[in-house]
Amino acid sequence: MNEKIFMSLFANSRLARSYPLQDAAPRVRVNGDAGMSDNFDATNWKLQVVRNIGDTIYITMDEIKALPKTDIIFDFKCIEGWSQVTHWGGVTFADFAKKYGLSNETSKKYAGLITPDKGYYVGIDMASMLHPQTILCYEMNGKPLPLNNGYPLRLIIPVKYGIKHLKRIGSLFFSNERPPDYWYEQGYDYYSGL
Ligand SMILES: Nc1nc2c(c(=O)[nH]1)N[C@H]1C(S)=C(S)[C@@H](COP(=O)(O)O)O[C@H]1N2
Ligand SMILES: [Mo]
Repeated sequence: MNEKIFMSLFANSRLARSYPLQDAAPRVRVNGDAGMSDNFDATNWKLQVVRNIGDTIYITMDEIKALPKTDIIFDFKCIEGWSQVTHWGGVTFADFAKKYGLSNETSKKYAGLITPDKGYYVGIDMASMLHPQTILCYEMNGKPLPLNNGYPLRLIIPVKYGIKHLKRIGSLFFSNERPPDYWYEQGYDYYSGL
């Protein structure tokens, strides 16, 4: 039922409210460190995009930063009951997908994102993934992401609760079936939309 309602109501034109720069919190909360193991090697990090089984492309941070940058200031909401207006920057997933020719991939129903150590993972319906405010994010308050907030790259997806904003993306894949989702497995709503 929830899925049906969500799919029928969701449209890319519905934007999350954005805020003026001065409303952005200078000190951003850190919440959740699943999948953020200490032995992470940030220097050799590359984003893995699994286009198909046996067909993975590896994308460097410099290549990601060369894409058009989008900033978003919005009210970040955690399912635990707090929220905070915060400022993020990166490339929209829609721009990224266009640049890397991922049209077959984005015609699938879901994207899956996983941390490098596979300790945290989320599944996102493609409409939300392609939403104009959804970004592969590498900046917070105009500076590189702090390690605890997801350096080098995280998901920012203002149409969803915090649980879906995976920090430290290792790999990305596409599927017509729901990808595994860390908090769904703990009984939370799969979509966690706002
Ligand atoms: N890798 C990873 N990403 C994660 C989490 C986590 O435990 N591990 N927690 C999520 C939750 S519940 C929230 S509210 C946000 C918090 O983001 P922040 O730490 O940058 O404030 O990260 C999300 N992304
Ligand atoms: Mo959260």
